[in-house]
Amino acid sequence: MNSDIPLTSHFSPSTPESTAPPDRQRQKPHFRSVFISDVHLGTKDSKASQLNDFLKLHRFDQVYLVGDIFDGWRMRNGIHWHKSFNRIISRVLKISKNKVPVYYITGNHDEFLRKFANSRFENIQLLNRIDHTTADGRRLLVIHGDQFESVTHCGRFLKLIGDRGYDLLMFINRVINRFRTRYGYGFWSFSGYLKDHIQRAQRYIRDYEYAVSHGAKRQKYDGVVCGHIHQAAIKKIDGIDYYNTGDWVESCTAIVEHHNGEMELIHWLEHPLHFEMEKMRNQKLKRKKRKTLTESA
Ligand SMILES: [Mn+2]
Repeated sequence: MNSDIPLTSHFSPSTPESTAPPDRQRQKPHFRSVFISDVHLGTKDSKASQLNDFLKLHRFDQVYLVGDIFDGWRMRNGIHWHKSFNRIISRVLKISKNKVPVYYITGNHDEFLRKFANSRFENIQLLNRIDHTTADGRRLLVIHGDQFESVTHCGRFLKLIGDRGYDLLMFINRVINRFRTRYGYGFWSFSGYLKDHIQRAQRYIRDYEYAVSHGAKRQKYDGVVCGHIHQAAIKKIDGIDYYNTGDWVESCTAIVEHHNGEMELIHWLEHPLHFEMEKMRNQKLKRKKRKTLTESA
């Protein structure tokens, strides 16, 4: 009868009529580690509220922020600050207060932080790179990845379109999606479409993946976790485990490590918990609308 489905019901099908207060903290999906990058806080396109949902509905033993969390470049041309950005910051602080180590690895868009590397704020460590040992004993290099870009010579997609061109693309993307959501279609990524279809972009991605993997191989790692190109992936490249976290500007992806060391790519916009959250939000909105309608009647 009650349309307000508690989020915890998803995880405890065996105790549907439990009268005990739901221990949300215990029932949240729990991972050993999470890797997130390219949130670009300070820009219009940052999907901070989606990321906030994702962080709120999971539990982690350690958190790796793999660069470009803030976008210092764009902020120079005027800050776009949204309240959801504050929520991300307070959520990360809250996570770190719960004795969860947070590793903030700098990216090229937040390179203003690079000179403060190796400093520490309570449980948050600021670093330019770090080693991570998985539960199954593999040594991974965790790094944003732009450091390897000079190795790739051909087809720099993002440079090709240029920062201004990219802004225009994202603007077109927003306009299209405003109409799509108005008429009940899902979110559609214009630049995602382009990226998939421009051969040069594909070559750029392949070169980048290869350069990063070989960099890690030269330094005797078993694998690498990076971000930077906004193209999430889990693959094996010349014996190296390559993990790319993707981004929270369009695709809303993260890499998580299970307790046995298995790594998984999460597409948040296709996740059942995300749909549950959206459903609850829509119902809340409808109730609010109904309330204001009856009040004004
Ligand atoms: Mn980057």
